Amino acid sequence: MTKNKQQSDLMNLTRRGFIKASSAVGSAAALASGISLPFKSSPARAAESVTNDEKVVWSACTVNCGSRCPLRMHVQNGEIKYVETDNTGGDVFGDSPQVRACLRGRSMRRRVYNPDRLKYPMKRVGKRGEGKFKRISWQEAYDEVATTMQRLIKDYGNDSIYLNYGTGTLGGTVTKSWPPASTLIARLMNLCGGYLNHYGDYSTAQIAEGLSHTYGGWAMNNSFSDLANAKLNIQFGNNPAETRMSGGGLIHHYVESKNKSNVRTIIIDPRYTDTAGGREDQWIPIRPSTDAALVAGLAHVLITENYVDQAFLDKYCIGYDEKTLPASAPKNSDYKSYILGLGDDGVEKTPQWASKITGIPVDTIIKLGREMGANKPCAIHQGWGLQRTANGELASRAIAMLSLLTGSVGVSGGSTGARESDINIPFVRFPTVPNPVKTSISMFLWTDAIYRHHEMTDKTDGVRGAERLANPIKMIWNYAGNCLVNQHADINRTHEILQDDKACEMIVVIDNHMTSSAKYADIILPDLTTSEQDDWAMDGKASNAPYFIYAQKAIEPQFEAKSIYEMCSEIAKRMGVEKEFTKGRTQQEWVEHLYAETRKQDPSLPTFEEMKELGIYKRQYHRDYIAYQDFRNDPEANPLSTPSGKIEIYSETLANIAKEWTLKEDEVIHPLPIYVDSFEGHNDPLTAKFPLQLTGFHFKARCHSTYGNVALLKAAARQEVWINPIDAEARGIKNGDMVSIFNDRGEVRIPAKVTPRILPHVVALGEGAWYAPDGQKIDHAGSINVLTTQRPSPLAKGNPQHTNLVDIKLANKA
Ligand SMILES: Nc1nc2c(c(=O)[nH]1)N[C@H]1C(S)=C(S)[C@@H](COP(=O)(O)OP(=O)(O)OC[C@H]3O[C@@H](n4cnc5c(=O)[nH]c(N)nc54)[C@H](O)[C@@H]3O)O[C@H]1N2
Ligand SMILES: Nc1nc2c(c(=O)[nH]1)N[C@H]1C(S)=C(S)[C@@H](COP(=O)(O)OP(=O)(O)OC[C@H]3O[C@@H](n4cnc5c(=O)[nH]c(N)nc54)[C@H](O)[C@@H]3O)O[C@H]1N2
Ligand code: SF4
Ligand SMILES: [Mo]
Repeated sequence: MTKNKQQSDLMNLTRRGFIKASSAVGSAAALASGISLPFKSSPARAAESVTNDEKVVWSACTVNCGSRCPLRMHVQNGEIKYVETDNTGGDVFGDSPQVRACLRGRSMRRRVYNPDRLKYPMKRVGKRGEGKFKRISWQEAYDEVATTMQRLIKDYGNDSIYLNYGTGTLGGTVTKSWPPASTLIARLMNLCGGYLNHYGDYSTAQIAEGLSHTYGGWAMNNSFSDLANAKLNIQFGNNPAETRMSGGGLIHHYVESKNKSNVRTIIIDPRYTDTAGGREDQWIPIRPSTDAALVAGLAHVLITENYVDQAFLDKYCIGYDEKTLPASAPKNSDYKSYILGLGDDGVEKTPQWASKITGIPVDTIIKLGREMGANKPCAIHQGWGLQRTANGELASRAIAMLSLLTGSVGVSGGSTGARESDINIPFVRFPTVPNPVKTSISMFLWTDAIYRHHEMTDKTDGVRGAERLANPIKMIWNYAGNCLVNQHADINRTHEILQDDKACEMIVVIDNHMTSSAKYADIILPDLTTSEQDDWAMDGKASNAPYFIYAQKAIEPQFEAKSIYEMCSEIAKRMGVEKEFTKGRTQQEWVEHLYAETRKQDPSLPTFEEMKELGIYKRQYHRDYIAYQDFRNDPEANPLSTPSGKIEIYSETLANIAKEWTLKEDEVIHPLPIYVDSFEGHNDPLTAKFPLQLTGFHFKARCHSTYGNVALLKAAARQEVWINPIDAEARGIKNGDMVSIFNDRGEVRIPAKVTPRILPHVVALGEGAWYAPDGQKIDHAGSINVLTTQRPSPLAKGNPQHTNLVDIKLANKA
């Protein structure tokens, strides 16, 4: 079956692996996707006015915040004195806008010169996690890594070497830290026989898996710029004002496009977010992990009041009603029967039913259903907050139902119910080498693979590429990631597992700072920051104004830090694969080579010399992205990549997985996007002990943990736990009081933010604060992963880090 052609368009297909890092995608190919795309390149930049000994160097912020920003480093006597951002282009949306860095990027200097900076290679001398190290030479470090790795490969095989998730330099090209296959570590490892890979990511594990069964592959949605054509906009668990912050980022496109149409906007979130922030028409607070129930209640209104687009459902979808159910499906297993109470459970999904589960008043649900029915097509977007949960696969698929019932897919002003899409300029990436090891695990299950690999199979733990894990993880490469400790769930459990250095024998951490993950290293290799080397930075999210940045070396390497390219080349030498690794090129030569290859595909791009001057290159596409437009126009000619080629409301694949996999009693995999209570949800018996649902969110003060050690940023947006006045009063807590948040996994002490911006019986903590234990297992920084679980979601085996039960009390009180 031919793939939907539209998916070969130049949307952001790179992030979720649609475009392999090795494949050179020329803009010629991208432009061949049908539409001619008039664009303007950035106007020539006026030469910097530079004082005698001051120079201004274009650099970038390449962290994983979803944006990517140019930074102009003002350097004097070899030191960055201050940092500015893009000064090219105009201030008008739709006309080569400036790509302005946020406060985090503008404080890059404070990360480069941070006291936490790793200065020399080091070797652990104390217990894992104790943070005791001795300085060693680079020669010793390389030798130790290479000889231990050779021994482990010989004794256990290449599948005992694991590349941990890490997105600290996601936006780089030479320095790119994720997906694992695109990193230089993978290039090195694959030349030495391969490594145990991971699939999925902490960002989108549940939605990527869930919606792939609905739409086939990574699900696209219309770009935010299309909100200019929308009649009704509903945002589920999406907070671009914090998660897509920069001037080049999507919040700008969101606000400007909304301003054009003045589209009615409804925010559905347990918190009153910064995206709502007075610009919304309605905030509907919802109990975490119950969105699928709200959707079912809305579907009831749409079906019983005759609002559904039956012609659309008949022509494009599988399993809305009996007519389009696959032959293998039992009677009454269609979505309509589920809603009307004719399915297995016999429960009619009335607004009253939905109200009890979601905590949303019946009238609000009925009114919203009618509003959607009367305003078709609807622009329905979801962020990734509601899928980072224990039933996130079902919830993310459920949201798509609203776009399907209203026939909104593939048209302007419409939507698919997935997250907004974005455009990138095609760029040739560092070539990859195939991995001889075919086995992979969910990125979330590496802690388990250290100590119970023998139990882990395809049907119990989602092992892919093999029926079972043949070997335990014996070595971890942890490059530009803090997921070894801070960002992975249940820190106290991770601590226990990593204590045994006979189990996982070697952990190599490559970072700029002494993070909590670095404290668990056996060998620490200090990396250069972006400011100390040359690289291409890209993949900043933009709906129709993509760009890339030539990030150039602003200062000399600090202390003894070295580049990831040099480290990998040196280890390659010791493993006997140096020539294959470097192909005889230096990092600088690769930087030039990759650009030369990119320009072969698109000669309209500036020359390399011009890019040095320009720093940033922008394009303006004067059109919106409409997801699955080709499919909508001609579904036979442009089928989706689902098994049926259509949108699968009922998925036969999922029906089979549900039959074949081993699941726990409270776990559900279902062919339909139904609502089920999740473990540690509002109905879990554990609420008797821990009555508050704790949800996390991505916070403006940091990018995950990165920038989390910049004092000014900490002061600007403080780490606090959000709690409703009703819950605070019941516990004698006042705004600003120091409170203890606890469950059976751990305890966190942090000030309370008492606010009606959060639903009662729900509390929220921004993720990413630097874990600060006191030796008594109490964290004093507000690091949410002390409280989260390592139990994975049923289908994706993903991280349910927003699904937690806790209680809160005033600190220092019994
Ligand atoms: N409870 C909870 N946990 C979560 C989440 C949540 O919502 N809730 N979110 C999850 C999500 S979506 C994600 S993507 C992950 C993110 O998890 P990570 O990918 O681990 O992200 P960071 O915490 O930013 O860690 C990046 C690391 O890279 C380092 N770094 C930065 N620049 C460089 C560089 O140039 N070179 C090197 N070598 N290192 C560098 C930083 O110092 C930092 O230690 O966290 C996940 N964890
Ligand atoms: N400033 C900043 N920006 C970032 C990041 C960062 O750390 N800092 N991280 C980046 C990364 S890697 C990622 S993956 C993205 C993350 O992007 P998202 O996953 O979309 O961000 P979150 O803040 O986790 O969740 C979005 C919203 O969902 C809400 N929510 C939580 N549970 C539920 C629920 O059950 N139902 C509903 N309806 N809403 C719910 C949260 O309150 C939050 O407001 O952000 C990126 N941008
Ligand atoms: S943290 Fe994100 S938005 Fe801020 S400067 Fe860096 S890339 Fe831009
Ligand atoms: Mo993420």
